Amino acid sequence: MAEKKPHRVNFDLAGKRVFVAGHRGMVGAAVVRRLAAEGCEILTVDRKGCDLTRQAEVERWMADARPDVAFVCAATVGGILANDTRPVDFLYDNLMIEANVIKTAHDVGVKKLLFLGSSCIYPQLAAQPMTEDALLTGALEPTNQWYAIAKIAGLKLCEAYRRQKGADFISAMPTNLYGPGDNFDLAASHVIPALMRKAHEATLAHRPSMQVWGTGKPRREFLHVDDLADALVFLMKHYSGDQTVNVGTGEDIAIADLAAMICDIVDYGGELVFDPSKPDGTPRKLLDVSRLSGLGWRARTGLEEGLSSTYRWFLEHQTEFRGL
Ligand code: GFB
Repeated sequence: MAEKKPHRVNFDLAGKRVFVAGHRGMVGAAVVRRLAAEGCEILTVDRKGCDLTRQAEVERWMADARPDVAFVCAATVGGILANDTRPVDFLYDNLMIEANVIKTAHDVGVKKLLFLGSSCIYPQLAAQPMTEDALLTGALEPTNQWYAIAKIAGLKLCEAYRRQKGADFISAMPTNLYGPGDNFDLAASHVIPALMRKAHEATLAHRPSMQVWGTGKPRREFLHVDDLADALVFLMKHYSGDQTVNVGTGEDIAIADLAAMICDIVDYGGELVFDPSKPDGTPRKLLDVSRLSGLGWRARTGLEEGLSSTYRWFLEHQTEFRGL
């Protein structure tokens, strides 16, 4: 029987061995930063030490590391064009990573696991804002169906482990994310780092205009990654249930307005030229976050404030992006 009402539990992380899979990525790094306040032992491994797409390596590493708790943040991720043009990477890598980590976590006795999905699991034309119940009620957005299918499989695997094995495995579905540690490679990035970098470079080169993909009309919801990390730790400590939990701000913005906001922050005064030959993707993606707010969590970082601090982070790290 499906568990209907989210109930608040208390699961202490202090003194536990906590595996953060994907600690080099934007989300995993934020979870590691956030866990510093929890008094737990943080376990991480890089790809050389354990390639998560390879079952034998995952089994060997996890049998040795013996985590009590796992955050599954590892994934092949990217923006709309990367999703659309590299379907094998987004489907195969993500299926393998989640299958290997979730199964092995159960086999080595992990007491609690949180799997991270994405709001693109919901149908392309789902009613807005999207509740968790919208899952599998309609066709997926074609540009990211590969990633969505993999993430749906991951959340269903957690649900299956709950049902068949009684494992306390949960999942969370974040909206579009941004923040320090984001990917600023224009071929693979999401819209925020892409527009930030384009505006920055257009300013330096005194370009009269910069390109924005698509029509500028789609609407997206954006959550700062440090807010996400806080929500994930909150869910690990206080949620146990078979239904996934949306994580977002509950507010969205049109891409054209986002582009104008980024230009203000970067101080770029040129013209925005929309390129309709690039995909728009889902017309709107706004999460209903009432399940999470009912448990007692809310996002804290406003979009303008989060974009400003992310731009400062970009300025401090931009030498690392030269040559991308
Ligand atoms: O962030 P983004 O790539 O992801 O694109 P999605 C969001 C919107 O911004 C789309 C537009 O309508 C893009 O056309 N956009 C405008 C740009 N200029 C740019 C640009 O320079 N770069 C990029 N990347 N976009 C992804 C999914 O979809 O969202 C993933 O493909 C995942 O699977 C992720 O779910 C959160 O929101 O369209």
